[in-house]
Amino acid sequence: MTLGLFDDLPAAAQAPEWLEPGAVVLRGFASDLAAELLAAVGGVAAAAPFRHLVTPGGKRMSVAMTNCGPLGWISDRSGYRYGPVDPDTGARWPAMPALFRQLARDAAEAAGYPGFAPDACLVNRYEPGTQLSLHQDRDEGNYAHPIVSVSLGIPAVFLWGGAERADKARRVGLWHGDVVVWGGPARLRFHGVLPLAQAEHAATGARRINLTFRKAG
Ligand code: MD6
Ligand code: FE
Repeated sequence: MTLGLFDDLPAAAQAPEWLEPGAVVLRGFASDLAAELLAAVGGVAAAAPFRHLVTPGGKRMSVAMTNCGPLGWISDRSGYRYGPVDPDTGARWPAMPALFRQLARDAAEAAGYPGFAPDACLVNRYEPGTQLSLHQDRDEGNYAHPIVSVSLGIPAVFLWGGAERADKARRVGLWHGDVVVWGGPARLRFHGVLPLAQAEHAATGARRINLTFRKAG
């Protein structure tokens, strides 16, 4: 390991990396909470197991997903939407852990969006080789609210595109504990995740867990 100027500062004290106005990477913002977050993901997945959703076009998504909170994001042959019930279990999505809510609120505030109160947390599970193709997050009711995205486990290359699908996307490495927040003028940017490289992380094994918080209702 290398010793750097910032190693003895709290992770949240690292300088924010602005992707453009409205969108920022907060390096290591969730590092200190990672173990607790992952334990809570285990609890969520025990009640609402990870599954591979099918897109409206009939493709099986390579990323496995589940949700917690009052609303969950789902996809099937009839489209994308948010709903209160897990279609696989017929039960409501598990409650959003207080730790999740507080982290999302704190990260949003650090990015200039105070008072963020998410009602949906999509949990994405990636394995080496899995990817998320370029998309916009536009199934939420109100684009005035930002999105907060937490990366845990093995690293990924995030694609940060533009307002149009064909716009050139830049590549942004995301590591364990990093948090991305976007909203305002950047809220509808195209984005995605490149196929993950083979890797192992002490906290997750050969997996990446992403928590994406939204105000959907
Ligand atoms: C991921 N994230 O990082 C996928 N969407 O695994 C997303 O699709 C995403 O990170 C909206 C806002 C932040 C995100
Ligand atoms: Fe997204």
